Amino acid sequence: MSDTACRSCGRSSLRPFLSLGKTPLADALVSEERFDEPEDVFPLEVAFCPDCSLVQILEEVPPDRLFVDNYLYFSSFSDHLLRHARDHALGLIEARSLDGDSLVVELASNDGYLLRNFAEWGVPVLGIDPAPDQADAAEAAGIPTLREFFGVELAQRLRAERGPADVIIANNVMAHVPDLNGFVEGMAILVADDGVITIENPSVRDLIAHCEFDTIYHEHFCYFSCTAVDALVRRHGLYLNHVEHFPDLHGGTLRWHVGPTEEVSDTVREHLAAEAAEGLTSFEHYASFGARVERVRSDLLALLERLKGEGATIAAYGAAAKGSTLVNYVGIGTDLVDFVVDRNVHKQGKYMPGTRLPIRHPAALVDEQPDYVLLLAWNFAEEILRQQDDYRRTGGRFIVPVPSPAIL
Ligand code: JHZ
Repeated sequence: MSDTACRSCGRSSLRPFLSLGKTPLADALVSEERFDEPEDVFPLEVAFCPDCSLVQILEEVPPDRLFVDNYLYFSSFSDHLLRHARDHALGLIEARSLDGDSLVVELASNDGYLLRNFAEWGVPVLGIDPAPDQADAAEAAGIPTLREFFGVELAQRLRAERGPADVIIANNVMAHVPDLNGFVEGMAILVADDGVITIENPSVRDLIAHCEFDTIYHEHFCYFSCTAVDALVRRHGLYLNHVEHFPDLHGGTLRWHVGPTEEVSDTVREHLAAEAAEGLTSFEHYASFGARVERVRSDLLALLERLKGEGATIAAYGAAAKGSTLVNYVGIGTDLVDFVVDRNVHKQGKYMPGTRLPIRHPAALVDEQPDYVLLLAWNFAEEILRQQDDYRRTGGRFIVPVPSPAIL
């Protein structure tokens, strides 16, 4: 048992079930000038709360270090994600009859990838994101953006200045806040009485089922189930009314529709029942996860070492945060993998934290024709494999690391 209090219910009975050792911050890519400087590493320990079922990490790195100083994640580099965002926006515009008098607020609006769909339809939007480069990109695309962290104080200020929000969207951000209750309370303050909050995050059920341990890193304080979200939002006078599951997004994403009025649909009852039946609400479900993760590590290392021993050359695809967890935990350095490619121009020319794998443009795969490519961004496998047709036609092979290492 740990002394740390649960980020949701506040009780101190957390039960750790996985340690990924000490790792550098996953998005803290290293510039050429800092190549020789040692970097900070932080423990990465994961625990389950038997009181409210929330899975969470024990370490708390200050958000400024995670999302302001070291943040190069831009949402717009995936076509799949852009399509998903557009469908989401158009669906809300229709379902909620949004128009020029509505207000849509997005928390962690990044480069405006989602809000621009509302703006195109003349629906007023406000983005909130403390990451400076992403906020600049959003503003350049015409999306007004507040460069702040969201919480109770900002919600009160916005409500006083702008009135209530008809729609609040929080995609891939609720896992990123250390003060989880302050974040949800802020949404409860800002949302209109007849408004809706939609929240997306990777699902802990998929994480455990498909051994997606690499999605655990310091930016992600929490790993949610419907059970944990239901308890969390009720504490703030909100209700989990509807659930959607997107199995192909980020390894399995849940979208929770939350509102100030209780209108619980069957989808919620079904998800809660399935989670209980599968055991997600008890520690035993998580107890063997560490051994499964360790197995991926040893199998992947053995595979890469064997290929290397046979004289093969190996590169990797995707300088993703999850890629950073994977290469650092497994111990994949330049002795095994020559370089990583990534479409995000802000990442090219830098190095992966810890292992110092250099990051290059994806064209390097065709230019250098490595025999194998370890797909670190496995969540975009379909999109990336399609793009890499030329590399594959000339004999290149991809390796996926999870749920168990396999050559495609
Ligand atoms: P990607 C992200 O995590 C960000 P990350 C964040 N931490 C979060 O919460 C989770 O998602 C859910 C590149 N790429 O998105 C772009 C190509 O090069 O899986 C990215 O650098 N070519 C907020 O960082 C990386 O791969 C492509 O065709 O683990 C993918 O990173 C595509 C599609 C992507 O996530």
